[in-house]
Amino acid sequence: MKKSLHNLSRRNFIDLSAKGSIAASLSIGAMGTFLASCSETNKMNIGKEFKTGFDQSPLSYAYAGLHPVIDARTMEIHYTKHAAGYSKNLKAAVVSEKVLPTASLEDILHKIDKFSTAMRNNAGGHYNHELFWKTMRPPSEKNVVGGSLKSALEKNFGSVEKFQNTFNEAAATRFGSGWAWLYLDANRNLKIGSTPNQDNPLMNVSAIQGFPLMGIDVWEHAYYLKYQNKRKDYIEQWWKLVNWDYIESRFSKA
Ligand code: MN3
Repeated sequence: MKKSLHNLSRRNFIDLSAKGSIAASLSIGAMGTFLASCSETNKMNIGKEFKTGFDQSPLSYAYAGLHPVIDARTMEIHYTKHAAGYSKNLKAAVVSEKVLPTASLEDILHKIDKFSTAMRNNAGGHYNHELFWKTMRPPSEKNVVGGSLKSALEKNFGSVEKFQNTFNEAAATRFGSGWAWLYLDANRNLKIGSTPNQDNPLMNVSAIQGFPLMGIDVWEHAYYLKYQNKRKDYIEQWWKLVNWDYIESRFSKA
């Protein structure tokens, strides 16, 4: 726990939810309890169907399927080079760090402070991309949020538009490489935040903790061929791809 607290104090804590920053208002002691409860909740909340294996899952669409928002070349390089590398290096780290073959990726992420930097980067990188592919689908008029998740977003953020603006801001202002997230915290509140590199809210070293519902990759490799330095344009266009049915299933079943 000491390590997590140290980590928290060093990092920019980004929490842009309507309820504001819980962390800022808690004492260090309370924060320890908060993080411990998050970790416990993470373990309990991940249903079997959302477990992520160590291998890459096949994409449910063609590399060109996300056109014109994400071009085929970007998707192909992203899936077959970047993401494939995380899976390969994760499996190597699992062997060299003597992780039991029965261990789950989520359990590794929950205890990531016990492992090497290589494990942190590749376990995170693999988990994040597997989620990223599933939270997208070809652009369509069906790609609008509905149901219980829509109501929850409206309740939490005021409106879907306000939620999107806050999420866009988290993604646009993540300095360097990283991810922006919509996640459920320990109390099942919807939160928005971002993480550097390949960190994610499942990691016990992360400044934001909870169960990720969706994340956007804002590493330059995710958008540079088409958008170059215009990360904001990529983020705004990305909403056309969001597979809300899948995100709602994570929200309602997690
Ligand atoms: Mn990527």
